[in-house]
Amino acid sequence: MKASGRLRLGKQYLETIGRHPCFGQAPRNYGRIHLPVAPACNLACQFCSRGLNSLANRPGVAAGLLRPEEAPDVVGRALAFCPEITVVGVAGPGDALASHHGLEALKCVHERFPSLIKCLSTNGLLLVDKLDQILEAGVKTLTVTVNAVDPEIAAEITPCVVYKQESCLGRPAGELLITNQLAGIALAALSGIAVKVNTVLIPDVNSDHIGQLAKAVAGAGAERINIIPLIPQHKMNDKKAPSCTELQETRKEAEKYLPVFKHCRQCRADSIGKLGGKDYRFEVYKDLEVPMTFSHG
Ligand code: CLF
Ligand code: SF4
Repeated sequence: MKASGRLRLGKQYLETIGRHPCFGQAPRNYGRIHLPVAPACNLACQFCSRGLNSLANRPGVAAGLLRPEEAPDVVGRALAFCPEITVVGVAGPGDALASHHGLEALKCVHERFPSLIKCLSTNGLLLVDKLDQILEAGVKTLTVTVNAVDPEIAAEITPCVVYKQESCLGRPAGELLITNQLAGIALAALSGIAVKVNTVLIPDVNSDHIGQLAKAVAGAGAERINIIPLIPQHKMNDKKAPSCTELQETRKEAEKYLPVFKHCRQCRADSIGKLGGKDYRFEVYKDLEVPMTFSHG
């Protein structure tokens, strides 16, 4: 197993991941707030159904969208309801880097709350291009969703990628995405960011490929991996979700190369609170003077 990140970065790095619910050893002791500021995306993942939704409990949905400059006040309100929050993340509803709003929001929050950990979840397509801005926004932890390191499999899951105003389809799309993801993980890890990889487990599509994937992202410098079961929807609504046994076996395969995070709650893009605990989003956004109706997708 490659452990270069932790060996290289020492005390501050360990302190950061130690109080992060999705990286550390005590996921239930700490909380996170997701700022729903990022509606746009540059990929077309076949399982993704993102949008505005008040009630669904899954990634890719939020009740509304915040303006970046509203983020610090929302974080302040969230801390009043849940003082255990240690992490401020941007995780959708689209990709955190596909528009400039995610980094703007984190930068505003970093100025007011420098000791909270800034976290970003991205598909990684723009990671290398935006790394300087990511560091400037104070981001210390990063999740990159990597669903394949084989271009054919990647293209089956994500057949279209839009990069620098150009669409790329099929196998070349898979090649481009994987190249950018692995280069981005390597550069982020070298810059001192703790990188976790999220992988959506899709039976009969990438389920036999997880060991190879874990090996590749560990080689690039990822700190840990999180295997997430497919929620069958959108163009993959005819696929089956993996069984508990399949999930466990796949985690064992990945564990040969990286520590596996096993407490994922497949959070909404506007979740607030401790993992698995009460979601304070209703309380935090209730009576907020600025309604979440801003659309910048
Ligand atoms: Fe959010 Fe993701 Fe940061 Fe955690 S969630 S951006 S790393 S602060 Fe965590 Fe939620 Fe699973 Fe994500 S439980 S969906 S892995
Ligand atoms: Fe959906 Fe994320 Fe894929 Fe974009 S990268 S299409 S938001 S799953």
